[in-house]
Amino acid sequence: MKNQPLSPELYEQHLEVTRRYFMQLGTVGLTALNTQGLWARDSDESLLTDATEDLEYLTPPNEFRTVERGKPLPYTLPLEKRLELGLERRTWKLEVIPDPKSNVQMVNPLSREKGNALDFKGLMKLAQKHAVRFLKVMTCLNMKEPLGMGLWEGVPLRNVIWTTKPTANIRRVYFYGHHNEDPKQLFQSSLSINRVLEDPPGDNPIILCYKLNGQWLSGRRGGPVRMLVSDAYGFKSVKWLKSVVLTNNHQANDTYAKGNNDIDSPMKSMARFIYKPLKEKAGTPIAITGLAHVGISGLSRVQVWINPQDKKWPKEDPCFTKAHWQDAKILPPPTKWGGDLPEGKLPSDVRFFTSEGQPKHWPMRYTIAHWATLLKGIAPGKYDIYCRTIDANGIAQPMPRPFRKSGPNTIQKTSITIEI
Ligand SMILES: Nc1nc2c(c(=O)[nH]1)N[C@H]1C(S)=C(S)[C@@H](COP(=O)(O)O)O[C@H]1N2
Ligand SMILES: [Mo]
Repeated sequence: MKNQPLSPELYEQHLEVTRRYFMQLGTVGLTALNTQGLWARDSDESLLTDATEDLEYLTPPNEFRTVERGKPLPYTLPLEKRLELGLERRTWKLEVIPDPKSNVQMVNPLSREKGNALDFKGLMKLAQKHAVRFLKVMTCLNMKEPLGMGLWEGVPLRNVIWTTKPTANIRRVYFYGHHNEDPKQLFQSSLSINRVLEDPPGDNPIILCYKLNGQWLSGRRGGPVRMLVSDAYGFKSVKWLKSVVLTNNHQANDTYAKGNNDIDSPMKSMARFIYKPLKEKAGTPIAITGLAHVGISGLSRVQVWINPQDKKWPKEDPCFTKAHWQDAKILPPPTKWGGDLPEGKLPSDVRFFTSEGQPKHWPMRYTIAHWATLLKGIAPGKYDIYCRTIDANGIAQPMPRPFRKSGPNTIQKTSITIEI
Protein backbone atom coordinates (compact mmCIF):
# COMPACT_ATOMS: atom_id res chain seq x y z
CA MET A 1 0.00 0.00 0.00
CA LYS A 2 1.45 3.34 -1.06
CA ASN A 3 0.63 6.52 0.82
CA GLN A 4 2.26 9.60 -0.66
CA PRO A 5 2.33 13.12 0.81
CA LEU A 6 0.46 16.11 -0.67
CA SER A 7 1.73 16.29 -4.22
CA PRO A 8 3.71 19.31 -5.42
CA GLU A 9 1.24 19.51 -8.32
CA LEU A 10 -1.72 19.92 -6.01
CA TYR A 11 0.23 22.55 -4.11
CA GLU A 12 1.07 24.50 -7.24
CA GLN A 13 -2.45 24.24 -8.57
CA HIS A 14 -3.64 25.69 -5.33
CA LEU A 15 -1.28 28.64 -5.60
CA GLU A 16 -2.82 29.42 -8.96
CA VAL A 17 -6.28 29.35 -7.47
CA THR A 18 -5.48 31.52 -4.49
CA ARG A 19 -3.35 34.00 -6.38
CA ARG A 20 -6.54 35.41 -7.90
CA TYR A 21 -8.00 35.99 -4.48
CA PHE A 22 -4.97 37.89 -3.27
CA MET A 23 -4.96 39.95 -6.45
CA GLN A 24 -8.57 40.88 -5.77
CA LEU A 25 -7.74 41.98 -2.26
CA GLY A 26 -5.98 44.94 -3.84
CA THR A 27 -2.82 46.66 -2.72
CA VAL A 28 -2.46 44.99 0.64
CA GLY A 29 -2.71 41.60 -0.97
CA LEU A 30 -0.36 42.54 -3.73
CA THR A 31 2.26 43.84 -1.33
CA ALA A 32 2.11 40.60 0.56
CA LEU A 33 2.38 38.77 -2.70
CA ASN A 34 5.31 40.63 -4.16
CA THR A 35 7.55 41.68 -1.33
CA GLN A 36 6.87 39.38 1.57
CA GLY A 37 7.36 36.07 -0.08
CA LEU A 38 3.92 34.53 -0.38
CA TRP A 39 5.72 32.53 -3.03
CA ALA A 40 8.85 32.15 -0.93
CA ARG A 41 8.74 28.39 -1.07
CA ASP A 42 9.06 28.51 -4.85
CA SER A 43 9.99 32.10 -5.36
CA ASP A 44 11.67 31.57 -8.71
CA GLU A 45 10.28 33.08 -11.89
CA SER A 46 8.78 29.85 -13.05
CA LEU A 47 6.29 29.71 -10.22
CA LEU A 48 5.21 33.29 -10.80
CA THR A 49 4.78 32.41 -14.46
CA ASP A 50 2.75 29.36 -13.48
CA ALA A 51 0.74 31.47 -11.11
CA THR A 52 -0.37 33.78 -13.89
CA GLU A 53 -1.74 30.85 -15.85
CA ASP A 54 -5.32 29.74 -15.62
CA LEU A 55 -6.76 28.44 -12.41
CA GLU A 56 -6.89 24.68 -11.87
CA TYR A 57 -9.46 23.04 -9.65
CA LEU A 58 -9.44 19.44 -10.86
CA THR A 59 -6.42 17.19 -10.48
CA PRO A 60 -4.99 15.89 -13.77
CA PRO A 61 -5.59 12.10 -13.80
CA ASN A 62 -1.90 11.21 -13.71
CA GLU A 63 -1.30 13.49 -10.73
CA PHE A 64 -3.75 11.79 -8.37
CA ARG A 65 -2.16 10.06 -5.45
CA THR A 66 -2.77 6.35 -5.22
CA VAL A 67 -3.73 3.82 -2.55
CA GLU A 68 -3.39 0.34 -3.97
CA ARG A 69 -2.68 -3.27 -3.13
CA GLY A 70 -1.59 -6.09 -5.42
CA LYS A 71 1.53 -8.02 -6.31
CA PRO A 72 1.90 -7.46 -9.15
CA LEU A 73 -0.28 -4.37 -9.55
CA PRO A 74 -2.75 -5.39 -12.28
CA TYR A 75 -1.99 -2.46 -14.60
CA THR A 76 1.75 -3.23 -14.59
CA LEU A 77 1.19 -6.63 -16.26
CA PRO A 78 2.12 -6.93 -19.94
CA LEU A 79 -0.66 -5.97 -22.39
CA GLU A 80 -1.12 -9.57 -23.50
CA LYS A 81 -1.75 -10.65 -19.93
CA ARG A 82 -4.04 -7.70 -19.26
CA LEU A 83 -6.09 -8.65 -22.31
CA GLU A 84 -6.30 -12.24 -21.09
CA LEU A 85 -7.44 -11.13 -17.62
CA GLY A 86 -10.02 -8.65 -18.90
CA LEU A 87 -8.12 -5.61 -17.67
CA GLU A 88 -8.50 -3.77 -20.98
CA ARG A 89 -11.69 -2.31 -22.41
CA ARG A 90 -11.54 -4.76 -25.33
CA THR A 91 -11.80 -7.82 -23.05
CA TRP A 92 -13.24 -6.48 -19.79
CA LYS A 93 -16.23 -8.34 -18.37
CA LEU A 94 -18.35 -7.77 -15.30
CA GLU A 95 -20.32 -10.54 -13.66
CA VAL A 96 -23.43 -9.75 -11.61
CA ILE A 97 -24.36 -12.95 -9.84
CA PRO A 98 -26.24 -14.23 -6.78
CA ASP A 99 -24.29 -15.16 -3.65
CA PRO A 100 -24.15 -18.98 -3.74
CA LYS A 101 -24.42 -19.02 0.08
CA SER A 102 -27.62 -17.01 -0.02
CA ASN A 103 -31.21 -17.42 -1.25
CA VAL A 104 -31.25 -14.53 -3.71
CA GLN A 105 -33.88 -14.65 -6.42
CA MET A 106 -32.82 -13.26 -9.79
CA VAL A 107 -33.90 -14.36 -13.26
CA ASN A 108 -30.96 -13.36 -15.42
CA PRO A 109 -27.56 -13.34 -13.69
CA LEU A 110 -24.71 -12.00 -15.83
CA SER A 111 -22.23 -14.79 -15.51
CA ARG A 112 -18.67 -15.23 -16.70
CA GLU A 113 -19.14 -19.01 -16.65
CA LYS A 114 -22.26 -18.94 -18.80
CA GLY A 115 -20.66 -16.44 -21.15
CA ASN A 116 -23.24 -13.67 -20.71
CA ALA A 117 -21.24 -11.33 -18.45
CA LEU A 118 -21.49 -7.60 -19.27
CA ASP A 119 -18.77 -6.46 -21.67
CA PHE A 120 -17.57 -2.94 -22.35
CA LYS A 121 -19.73 -2.64 -25.45
CA GLY A 122 -22.75 -3.53 -23.35
CA LEU A 123 -21.71 -0.96 -20.76
CA MET A 124 -21.38 1.72 -23.45
CA LYS A 125 -24.84 0.84 -24.73
CA LEU A 126 -26.23 1.49 -21.26
CA ALA A 127 -24.10 4.65 -21.12
CA GLN A 128 -25.88 6.14 -24.15
CA LYS A 129 -29.05 6.29 -22.10
CA HIS A 130 -27.93 6.41 -18.47
CA ALA A 131 -24.39 7.88 -18.19
CA VAL A 132 -23.87 10.49 -15.47
CA ARG A 133 -21.00 12.81 -14.62
CA PHE A 134 -20.24 14.44 -11.30
CA LEU A 135 -17.48 16.04 -9.26
CA LYS A 136 -16.03 14.03 -6.39
CA VAL A 137 -12.94 14.31 -4.24
CA MET A 138 -11.15 11.00 -3.64
CA THR A 139 -10.04 10.70 -0.01
CA CYS A 140 -8.68 7.74 1.93
CA LEU A 141 -10.33 7.19 5.30
CA ASN A 142 -6.85 6.83 6.78
CA MET A 143 -5.15 9.87 5.24
CA LYS A 144 -5.31 13.48 6.30
CA GLU A 145 -5.24 15.01 2.82
CA PRO A 146 -7.37 14.24 -0.24
CA LEU A 147 -5.84 12.14 -3.04
CA GLY A 148 -7.29 14.16 -5.91
CA MET A 149 -10.32 16.02 -7.18
CA GLY A 150 -12.04 14.56 -10.23
CA LEU A 151 -14.91 14.74 -12.70
CA TRP A 152 -16.04 11.12 -12.92
CA GLU A 153 -18.31 9.51 -15.49
CA GLY A 154 -20.14 6.20 -15.38
CA VAL A 155 -23.33 4.17 -15.60
CA PRO A 156 -25.41 3.85 -12.41
CA LEU A 157 -24.87 0.38 -10.97
CA ARG A 158 -28.63 -0.04 -10.57
CA ASN A 159 -29.13 0.11 -14.34
CA VAL A 160 -26.96 -3.00 -14.67
CA ILE A 161 -28.55 -4.70 -11.66
CA TRP A 162 -32.04 -4.22 -13.13
CA THR A 163 -31.02 -6.06 -16.32
CA THR A 164 -30.45 -9.17 -14.17
CA LYS A 165 -34.14 -9.15 -13.12
CA PRO A 166 -33.68 -9.56 -9.37
CA THR A 167 -36.95 -10.22 -7.56
CA ALA A 168 -36.43 -11.03 -3.87
CA ASN A 169 -34.12 -11.76 -0.96
CA ILE A 170 -31.51 -9.10 -1.63
CA ARG A 171 -30.18 -6.89 1.13
CA ARG A 172 -26.59 -6.14 0.18
CA VAL A 173 -24.30 -5.77 -2.81
CA TYR A 174 -20.76 -7.15 -2.53
CA PHE A 175 -18.09 -6.23 -5.08
CA TYR A 176 -14.42 -6.80 -5.77
CA GLY A 177 -11.82 -6.37 -8.45
CA HIS A 178 -8.95 -8.26 -10.00
CA HIS A 179 -6.70 -9.66 -7.29
CA ASN A 180 -4.36 -12.08 -9.10
CA GLU A 181 -6.69 -14.98 -8.15
CA ASP A 182 -5.12 -14.80 -4.71
CA PRO A 183 -7.70 -14.68 -1.87
CA LYS A 184 -5.14 -12.89 0.30
CA GLN A 185 -5.04 -10.04 -2.21
CA LEU A 186 -8.82 -9.70 -2.42
CA PHE A 187 -9.97 -6.11 -1.85
CA GLN A 188 -13.72 -6.05 -1.46
CA SER A 189 -16.39 -3.66 -0.36
CA SER A 190 -20.17 -3.56 -0.08
CA LEU A 191 -23.24 -1.37 0.03
CA SER A 192 -26.83 -1.72 1.12
CA ILE A 193 -29.01 -2.59 -1.91
CA ASN A 194 -31.17 0.37 -0.90
CA ARG A 195 -28.34 2.87 -1.34
CA VAL A 196 -27.60 1.38 -4.77
CA LEU A 197 -31.21 1.54 -5.96
CA GLU A 198 -32.12 5.00 -4.61
CA ASP A 199 -30.24 8.26 -4.06
CA PRO A 200 -31.12 10.72 -1.31
CA PRO A 201 -31.85 14.13 -2.90
CA GLY A 202 -28.61 15.94 -3.62
CA ASP A 203 -26.53 12.76 -3.69
CA ASN A 204 -25.09 11.01 -6.73
CA PRO A 205 -25.81 7.48 -7.95
CA ILE A 206 -23.29 4.71 -7.31
CA ILE A 207 -21.61 4.28 -10.70
CA LEU A 208 -19.59 1.84 -12.74
CA CYS A 209 -16.98 4.45 -13.64
CA TYR A 210 -14.98 4.40 -16.88
CA LYS A 211 -13.89 8.04 -17.32
CA LEU A 212 -12.03 10.60 -15.21
CA ASN A 213 -11.85 14.23 -16.36
CA GLY A 214 -13.19 13.20 -19.76
CA GLN A 215 -10.49 10.57 -20.39
CA TRP A 216 -10.77 6.81 -20.27
CA LEU A 217 -9.94 5.62 -16.76
CA SER A 218 -6.31 4.47 -16.71
CA GLY A 219 -5.18 1.20 -15.15
CA ARG A 220 -3.50 3.13 -12.38
CA ARG A 221 -6.76 4.90 -11.52
CA GLY A 222 -8.61 1.56 -11.48
CA GLY A 223 -9.60 1.14 -15.15
CA PRO A 224 -11.02 -0.12 -17.32
CA VAL A 225 -13.89 0.14 -14.79
CA ARG A 226 -14.00 0.95 -11.10
CA MET A 227 -16.85 1.38 -8.64
CA LEU A 228 -17.33 5.03 -7.66
CA VAL A 229 -19.23 5.89 -4.48
CA SER A 230 -19.40 9.66 -4.30
CA ASP A 231 -20.42 10.12 -0.66
CA ALA A 232 -17.96 7.57 0.77
CA TYR A 233 -14.24 7.43 1.48
CA GLY A 234 -12.02 5.82 -1.16
CA PHE A 235 -12.20 2.19 0.00
CA LYS A 236 -15.75 1.79 -1.39
CA SER A 237 -14.51 2.80 -4.85
CA VAL A 238 -13.06 -0.58 -5.78
CA LYS A 239 -10.63 -0.56 -8.72
CA TRP A 240 -10.22 -3.10 -11.56
CA LEU A 241 -13.83 -4.11 -10.91
CA LYS A 242 -14.86 -7.52 -12.25
CA SER A 243 -17.49 -8.95 -9.89
CA VAL A 244 -20.71 -7.78 -8.29
CA VAL A 245 -22.49 -10.25 -6.00
CA LEU A 246 -26.06 -9.76 -4.76
CA THR A 247 -26.71 -11.30 -1.37
CA ASN A 248 -29.38 -11.66 1.26
CA ASN A 249 -26.66 -11.43 3.89
CA HIS A 250 -27.31 -8.28 5.91
CA GLN A 251 -23.70 -7.91 6.97
CA ALA A 252 -20.92 -5.95 5.33
CA ASN A 253 -17.87 -7.85 4.09
CA ASP A 254 -15.57 -4.89 3.47
CA THR A 255 -11.83 -5.56 3.54
CA TYR A 256 -11.51 -2.18 5.28
CA ALA A 257 -13.59 -3.39 8.25
CA LYS A 258 -10.68 -5.66 9.20
CA GLY A 259 -8.49 -2.60 9.73
CA ASN A 260 -10.80 -1.29 12.47
CA ASN A 261 -12.29 1.18 10.00
CA ASP A 262 -15.87 2.44 10.28
CA ILE A 263 -17.16 1.28 6.90
CA ASP A 264 -20.51 3.09 7.16
CA SER A 265 -19.04 6.56 7.42
CA PRO A 266 -19.94 9.22 4.83
CA MET A 267 -17.23 11.80 4.15
CA LYS A 268 -16.72 14.56 6.71
CA SER A 269 -16.10 18.28 6.36
CA MET A 270 -12.60 19.46 7.28
CA ALA A 271 -10.21 22.30 6.54
CA ARG A 272 -6.59 21.80 5.53
CA PHE A 273 -3.75 24.27 5.08
CA ILE A 274 -1.92 24.49 1.81
CA TYR A 275 0.04 27.74 1.96
CA LYS A 276 1.34 28.27 5.49
CA PRO A 277 4.33 30.58 5.92
CA LEU A 278 6.95 29.60 8.53
CA LYS A 279 7.97 33.18 9.26
CA GLU A 280 6.86 36.67 8.43
CA LYS A 281 7.94 40.24 9.25
CA ALA A 282 5.86 42.15 11.78
CA GLY A 283 3.49 44.58 10.11
CA THR A 284 3.06 42.38 7.06
CA PRO A 285 -0.28 40.67 6.53
CA ILE A 286 0.09 36.90 6.86
CA ALA A 287 -1.34 35.09 3.86
CA ILE A 288 -2.80 31.69 4.61
CA THR A 289 -4.56 29.42 2.15
CA GLY A 290 -6.06 25.97 2.15
CA LEU A 291 -8.75 23.67 0.99
CA ALA A 292 -11.98 22.60 2.59
CA HIS A 293 -13.10 19.02 2.15
CA VAL A 294 -16.89 19.20 1.96
CA GLY A 295 -18.59 16.24 3.61
CA ILE A 296 -22.17 15.04 3.91
CA SER A 297 -23.22 18.02 6.02
CA GLY A 298 -21.83 20.63 3.64
CA LEU A 299 -19.82 23.72 4.46
CA SER A 300 -20.90 27.13 5.70
CA ARG A 301 -17.59 28.62 6.87
CA VAL A 302 -13.86 28.10 7.18
CA GLN A 303 -12.17 29.69 10.18
CA VAL A 304 -8.63 30.39 11.30
CA TRP A 305 -7.28 31.05 14.79
CA ILE A 306 -3.81 32.35 15.69
CA ASN A 307 -2.56 31.84 19.25
CA PRO A 308 0.78 32.75 20.90
CA GLN A 309 2.69 29.54 21.66
CA ASP A 310 3.30 30.58 25.26
CA LYS A 311 -0.43 30.99 25.85
CA LYS A 312 -1.48 27.46 26.77
CA TRP A 313 -5.07 26.62 25.97
CA PRO A 314 -7.20 25.11 28.79
CA LYS A 315 -7.26 21.29 28.66
CA GLU A 316 -11.03 21.36 29.29
CA ASP A 317 -11.51 22.67 25.76
CA PRO A 318 -9.43 20.33 23.55
CA CYS A 319 -11.26 21.34 20.36
CA PHE A 320 -10.70 25.06 20.98
CA THR A 321 -14.43 25.82 20.81
CA LYS A 322 -13.98 28.98 22.89
CA ALA A 323 -11.03 30.32 20.89
CA HIS A 324 -11.09 33.54 18.89
CA TRP A 325 -11.75 32.06 15.44
CA GLN A 326 -11.88 34.40 12.44
CA ASP A 327 -13.67 33.68 9.17
CA ALA A 328 -11.53 33.02 6.12
CA LYS A 329 -12.89 33.60 2.62
CA ILE A 330 -14.27 30.57 0.80
CA LEU A 331 -13.28 31.11 -2.82
CA PRO A 332 -15.97 31.06 -5.52
CA PRO A 333 -16.15 28.20 -8.04
CA PRO A 334 -13.42 28.36 -10.67
CA THR A 335 -14.16 29.56 -14.18
CA LYS A 336 -11.55 27.22 -15.66
CA TRP A 337 -11.58 23.77 -14.15
CA GLY A 338 -8.18 22.42 -15.15
CA GLY A 339 -7.51 18.72 -14.64
CA ASP A 340 -6.51 18.33 -18.31
CA LEU A 341 -10.07 19.07 -19.50
CA PRO A 342 -9.97 20.60 -23.00
CA GLU A 343 -9.72 24.40 -22.46
CA GLY A 344 -10.48 23.76 -18.81
CA LYS A 345 -14.17 23.47 -19.73
CA LEU A 346 -16.63 21.20 -17.98
CA PRO A 347 -18.90 19.20 -20.29
CA SER A 348 -22.51 20.38 -20.45
CA ASP A 349 -24.27 17.71 -18.41
CA VAL A 350 -22.55 17.57 -15.03
CA ARG A 351 -24.82 16.85 -12.08
CA PHE A 352 -25.78 19.96 -10.08
CA PHE A 353 -24.56 22.30 -12.83
CA THR A 354 -26.73 24.42 -15.13
CA SER A 355 -26.60 23.85 -18.88
CA GLU A 356 -24.33 26.93 -19.04
CA GLY A 357 -21.81 25.15 -16.84
CA GLN A 358 -22.54 27.08 -13.62
CA PRO A 359 -22.76 25.16 -10.34
CA LYS A 360 -26.29 25.38 -8.92
CA HIS A 361 -24.79 25.80 -5.45
CA TRP A 362 -21.32 26.27 -3.99
CA PRO A 363 -19.51 24.81 -2.11
CA MET A 364 -20.68 21.41 -3.31
CA ARG A 365 -20.78 18.31 -1.10
CA TYR A 366 -18.19 15.56 -1.67
CA THR A 367 -15.88 18.03 -3.43
CA ILE A 368 -13.34 20.60 -2.29
CA ALA A 369 -13.49 24.38 -2.04
CA HIS A 370 -10.43 26.61 -1.72
CA TRP A 371 -10.14 29.24 0.97
CA ALA A 372 -7.75 32.06 1.82
CA THR A 373 -7.23 34.74 4.42
CA LEU A 374 -4.84 37.45 5.57
CA LEU A 375 -4.02 37.81 9.27
CA LYS A 376 -3.05 41.37 10.20
CA GLY A 377 -1.53 43.28 13.10
CA ILE A 378 0.26 40.33 14.72
CA ALA A 379 3.01 41.33 17.18
CA PRO A 380 6.48 39.69 17.01
CA GLY A 381 6.59 36.25 18.61
CA LYS A 382 5.93 32.58 18.02
CA TYR A 383 2.41 31.45 17.16
CA ASP A 384 0.34 28.42 16.29
CA ILE A 385 -2.28 28.83 13.59
CA TYR A 386 -5.29 26.49 13.40
CA CYS A 387 -8.01 26.02 10.77
CA ARG A 388 -11.45 24.42 10.94
CA THR A 389 -14.70 24.10 9.03
CA ILE A 390 -18.21 24.90 10.19
CA ASP A 391 -20.62 22.58 8.37
CA ALA A 392 -23.98 23.63 6.97
CA ASN A 393 -25.62 22.53 10.23
CA GLY A 394 -23.45 25.06 12.06
CA ILE A 395 -21.26 22.39 13.68
CA ALA A 396 -17.53 23.02 14.04
CA GLN A 397 -14.85 20.47 13.23
CA PRO A 398 -14.08 17.87 14.60
CA MET A 399 -17.73 17.46 15.61
CA PRO A 400 -20.23 16.00 14.95
CA ARG A 401 -18.15 12.84 14.25
CA PRO A 402 -14.75 13.12 15.92
CA PHE A 403 -13.72 9.43 15.90
CA ARG A 404 -10.62 8.86 13.87
CA LYS A 405 -11.57 5.57 12.27
CA SER A 406 -14.67 7.10 10.67
CA GLY A 407 -12.47 9.42 8.60
CA PRO A 408 -9.94 12.22 9.15
CA ASN A 409 -11.05 15.58 10.57
CA THR A 410 -8.75 16.56 13.42
CA ILE A 411 -8.11 20.29 13.58
CA GLN A 412 -4.90 21.09 11.73
CA LYS A 413 -2.16 23.26 13.20
CA THR A 414 0.83 25.06 11.74
CA SER A 415 3.43 27.28 13.40
CA ILE A 416 4.78 30.70 12.46
CA THR A 417 7.39 33.12 13.79
CA ILE A 418 6.70 36.84 13.45
CA GLU A 419 10.00 38.69 13.31
CA ILE A 420 10.71 42.24 14.36
N1 LIG B 1 -8.96 -3.15 -6.19
C1 LIG B 1 -8.65 -2.22 -5.29
N2 LIG B 1 -9.42 -1.12 -5.19
C2 LIG B 1 -9.11 -0.14 -4.31
C3 LIG B 1 -7.98 -0.26 -3.46
C4 LIG B 1 -7.19 -1.41 -3.60
O1 LIG B 1 -6.17 -1.56 -2.91
N3 LIG B 1 -7.52 -2.35 -4.53
N4 LIG B 1 -7.72 0.74 -2.52
C5 LIG B 1 -8.89 1.52 -2.08
C6 LIG B 1 -8.58 2.62 -1.20
S1 LIG B 1 -8.25 2.22 0.42
C7 LIG B 1 -8.64 3.93 -1.62
S2 LIG B 1 -8.41 5.18 -0.53
C8 LIG B 1 -8.92 4.28 -3.04
C9 LIG B 1 -7.86 5.20 -3.59
O2 LIG B 1 -8.14 5.54 -4.93
P1 LIG B 1 -7.00 6.07 -5.88
O3 LIG B 1 -5.79 5.18 -5.77
O4 LIG B 1 -7.58 6.07 -7.27
O5 LIG B 1 -6.65 7.47 -5.47
O6 LIG B 1 -9.01 3.11 -3.86
C10 LIG B 1 -9.70 2.02 -3.28
N5 LIG B 1 -9.91 0.97 -4.24
MO1 LIG C 1 -8.12 4.13 1.62
